[in-house]
Amino acid sequence: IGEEAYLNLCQHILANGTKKGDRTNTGTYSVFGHQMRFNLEEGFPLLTTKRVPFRLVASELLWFIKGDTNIRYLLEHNNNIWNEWAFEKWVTSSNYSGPDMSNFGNRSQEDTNFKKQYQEQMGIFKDKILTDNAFAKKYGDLGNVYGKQWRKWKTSQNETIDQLKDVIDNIKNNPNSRRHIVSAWNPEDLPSMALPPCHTLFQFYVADGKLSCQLYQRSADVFLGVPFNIASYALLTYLIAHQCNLKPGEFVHTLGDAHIYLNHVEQVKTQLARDIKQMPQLEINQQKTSIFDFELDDFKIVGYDPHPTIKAPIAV
Ligand code: DHF
Ligand code: TMP
Repeated sequence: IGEEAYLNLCQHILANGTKKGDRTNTGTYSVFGHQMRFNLEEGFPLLTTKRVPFRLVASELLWFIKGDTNIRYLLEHNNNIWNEWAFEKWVTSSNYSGPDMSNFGNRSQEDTNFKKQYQEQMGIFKDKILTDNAFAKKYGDLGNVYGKQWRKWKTSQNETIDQLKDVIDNIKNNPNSRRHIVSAWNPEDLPSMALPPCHTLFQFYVADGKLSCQLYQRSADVFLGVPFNIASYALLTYLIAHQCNLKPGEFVHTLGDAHIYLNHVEQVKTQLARDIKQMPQLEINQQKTSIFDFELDDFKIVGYDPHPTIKAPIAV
C-alpha cells in the first residue's frame, strides 16, 4: 500500500524486468501488468523518497480539466514538462531554419556542444510560444491529447462529448453505476497526437460515501512519469469527491508496460536506499465547489518534507 507499493514496483522491475528496447532508443527494464493501491484517506500520495513538484502536477491537471492542449498555458505557469513534444513538431516543420535538431533528446545527453545549441533553440521556441499568438497556435498545440478527449470528444455526427462533466453528473445522480468511465484513447485521433495517451482510461467507483478511482496506464516511465501520474489522479479524485460531497477512497493504479529506463537505474537505486517519511495532506479551498473553477492557489500541500530531488534525463 502507498509509497511502499511504488518502491516495491521499482525493486521488482530491477530484479525481474526484461531488458527491452523501446521507441526512444534508450532501452528499459520492463514488466507487463502490475497494480498498486493508494489509500487516499490516509493522506495525499506525493512520494517522500524524492521531491515531486506538486505545483507542476497541479498545473498540468488544471490544463487537462480546462480542455486545453496548448503548452502556452503550461509555460505561463512555469511548467516545462511538455516542451519537448511541442518542440519536436517545430524543429521537424518546414518553417524551422535553425541548426539541425534531429534526435535532440539523445544527442543533448551525449554531446555538450550540441546541448548548448539545443538549449538556445528551446529558449527561442519558448519565448515565441509565449509572445507570438499565431506561432503558439500552430506549434504550441500537442494535438488531440488528454484535454481534448476529456472535454471535447468529437463524434461522427460532429457533436462533442464532455466526458468529464458527464462522469461527474453521473457520480452525483447515479453513484452505483458501473459505467463511470473517461477514455482518452481515441483510435481515430491517434495520428494527430504528439504522444498517444499513456494514461488511457479511468473509472470511478462509489461505496460507503467514498469515491475511488482506477487508472489503466498503458505505458509507465516508473521513475519520472509515474510519481506525477499517482499525484495527478489522486488530486483529480480529491477534487471530484469534494464536488460530489464524498470522501476520497482509494486510487488503484494499473500499469501495462511498466519500465525503468536504463539511464534511470542509478537514480532508482538511490531512491530505494531512502526511508519513507510521513505522507503529506492536501488542503482544498472550501469556497469553491466546481472542479471547473479551481486555480493553482486553491490547493495546498501541508506537512511535505521529502528527501531531495533526484535528477534524470527524460526519453523523448
Ligand atoms: N516521456 C517519457 N519518456 N516519460 C515520461 O514520464 C513522460 N511524461 C510526460 C511526457 N512524455 C514523457 C508528461 N509528464 C516530467 C514528469 C512528468 C511528465 C514530463 C516530465 C519530468 O521531467 N519531471 C522531473 C522534473 C521536471 C521539472 O522540474 O521541470 C522530475 O524530476 O520529476
Ligand atoms: P510510448 O508512447 O512509446 O509508450 O512512450 C511514452 C513514454 O512516456 C513512456 O516511457 C511512458 C511515459 N509516460 C508516463 O509514464 N506517464 C505519462 O503521463 C506520460 C505522458 C508518459
